Amino acid sequence: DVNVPIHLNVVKSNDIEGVTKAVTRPIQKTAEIMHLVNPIIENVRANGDKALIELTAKFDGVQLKQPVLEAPYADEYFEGLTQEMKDALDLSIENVRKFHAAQLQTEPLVVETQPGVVCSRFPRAIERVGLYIPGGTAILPSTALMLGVPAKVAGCKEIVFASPPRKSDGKVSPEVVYVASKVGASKIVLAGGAQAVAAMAYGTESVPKVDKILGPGNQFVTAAKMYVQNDTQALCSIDMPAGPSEVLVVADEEADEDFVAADLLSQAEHGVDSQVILVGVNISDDKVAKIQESVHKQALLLPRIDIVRKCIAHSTIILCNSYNEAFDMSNKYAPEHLILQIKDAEKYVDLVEHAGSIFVGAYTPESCGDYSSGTNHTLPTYGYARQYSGANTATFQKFITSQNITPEGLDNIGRAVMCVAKKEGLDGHRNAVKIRMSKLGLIASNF
Ligand code: HSO
Ligand code: ZN
Repeated sequence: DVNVPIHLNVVKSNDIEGVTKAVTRPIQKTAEIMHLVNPIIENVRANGDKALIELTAKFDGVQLKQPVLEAPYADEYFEGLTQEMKDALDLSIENVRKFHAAQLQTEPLVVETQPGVVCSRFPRAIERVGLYIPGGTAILPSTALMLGVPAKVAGCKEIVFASPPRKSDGKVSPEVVYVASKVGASKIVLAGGAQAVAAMAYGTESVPKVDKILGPGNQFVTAAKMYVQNDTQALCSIDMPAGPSEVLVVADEEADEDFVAADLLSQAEHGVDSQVILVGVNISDDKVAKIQESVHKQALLLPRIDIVRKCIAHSTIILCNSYNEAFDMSNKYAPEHLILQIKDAEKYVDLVEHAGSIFVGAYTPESCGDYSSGTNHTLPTYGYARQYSGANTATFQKFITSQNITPEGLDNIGRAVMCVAKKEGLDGHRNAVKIRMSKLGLIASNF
């Protein structure tokens, strides 16, 4: 109904109950979902491709002959891809590549901690990665590029995509296939949900087993990722726990109400459970009214109005009295995306302790980071910005340390090693040093 206002709730920052409600994330029912996910994982482990085909028929309504597409992808899979779309994806891929290539550590880190004791650290790409590209209410070729590009930059040898096939023709979107071919993904698994995760974690006849699985997904995908991460039989890591996407916008009286409203809505349209918070710094009642009006007006024009309406219904404007109070609030919430539409916005970045990614100033909408500027859009949600970084080049690498010790170095640290080893009751450890030092004549053989 066009007449029912699409407005956020409004609370003052001293309304503890109101603020708590606004910043409390929805409870994740991972344990309950595990009961549904376990048999799916077991089925895929036991029956491989056959299970994948069966589960894709059941959950996605697509009857496949082969659950995997292999590179080079045939022309028919690119059908419908326009030149304009290719150009847009190319521009985005190139910016993401530039930013992630700059993160590559090329020289090993070498430190001589004491004379003759040289310690170093260098990266190696994670060999095989599985990238989950959600289907669902929106297809997200952007997620394919946000994960595929850094994987390629890091030098992963095998990149596998997984994405549920479309009901209409049993294919994945040509945009996803285009990105797959651009980043050198060897295979696209035509499956979604827990079954896709299980196939990549354990491998099937046609799906290669991978070492790490990344990418956002629904609760089934998240639960399956958590499961395989904890199963030593899978020997597979994951990027991070995922919750619904979220934004916190800090705005002051100077902010353009239409920009603020547009940013809130761009988050709201992701899903009914998206988290949308506006923190106003000394904003007048008039400004609040203008923002609400703009939200309503712009929302009515969005194709995903039904999702937006439900999301905005549980979204809140928190009214603060100072910038410090606003940033305290934001740091407590630790938003996935933090948008600053305030005077001298860049001056305030130093106050940010916890956020996945920051969008600074009036002309920096989150949308640019979602697609094309160069930063990654795979970011920590649910408050995990306190301890996780968003996807980056190092996400696709692990680091090996190395050391090289000379007789002089052994002379410098050997006694300390022997002393602590003795305390730990580990004489074998002590001996490995002692035997060398005594042959070198650095200690008496009865030391
Ligand atoms: N904002 C989403 C990413 C996305 N937006 C993909 C549009 N497409 C989560 O960071
Ligand atoms: Zn987005």
